[in-house]
Amino acid sequence: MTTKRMYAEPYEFEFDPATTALVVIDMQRDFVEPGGFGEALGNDVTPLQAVIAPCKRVLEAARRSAMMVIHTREGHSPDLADCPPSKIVRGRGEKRIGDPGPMGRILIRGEGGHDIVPELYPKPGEVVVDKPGKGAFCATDLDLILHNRGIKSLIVCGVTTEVCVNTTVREANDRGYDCVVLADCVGSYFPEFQRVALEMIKAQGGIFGWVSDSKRALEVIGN
Ligand code: TIU
Repeated sequence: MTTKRMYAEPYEFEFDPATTALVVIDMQRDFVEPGGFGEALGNDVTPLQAVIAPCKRVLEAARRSAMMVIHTREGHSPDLADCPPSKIVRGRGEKRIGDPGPMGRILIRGEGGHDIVPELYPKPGEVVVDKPGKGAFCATDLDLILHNRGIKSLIVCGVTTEVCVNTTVREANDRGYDCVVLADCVGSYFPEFQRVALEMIKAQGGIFGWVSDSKRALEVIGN
């Protein structure tokens, strides 16, 4: 066992790379590019694009060090059978889940907008978890996949900080995983939510996780 220590808040994050996975949450065109689900909800997607470059640096370091890499995608089957009706009507935007958009049907599996941005596209051998909800553990095999590989710690990137990242980290924490969220590798449409969502994680002595950043992570991943 090799113990690494990443500078983090509220205190150092200790992990063994052999039992750690990098989890890249929902870096899908539907959230990051114009014309997708994020914009359909009334958001300006440009703040999320800043996350791509630091995520890519961490992803490449994880690949070089042979760390387990998991990508998640939020979305639904074409018949919407796995989409709660309440989720479809929520938002009251002009465009809803399943409606046609410039990148195909919004948030539907197999459509262009549902897929991961080219810069962070999964390599063969990396796990892609399709999830119908905000949390990556809800109605997916993620816990089983992590258990089968003996994973105990998660390094978390992706979007959005206060929605799918926060929900997933809370779910992971309750299942016994130690999670560190990399602040510049997670993004929100709302600067205030970005700040507060990170504060929530590390408050109270790390109530459900740690917060660090890509620079600190790169100092220890693969070195
Ligand atoms: N709307 C919003 O902030 N996020 C989502 O709907 N999904 C994810 O965070 N992936």
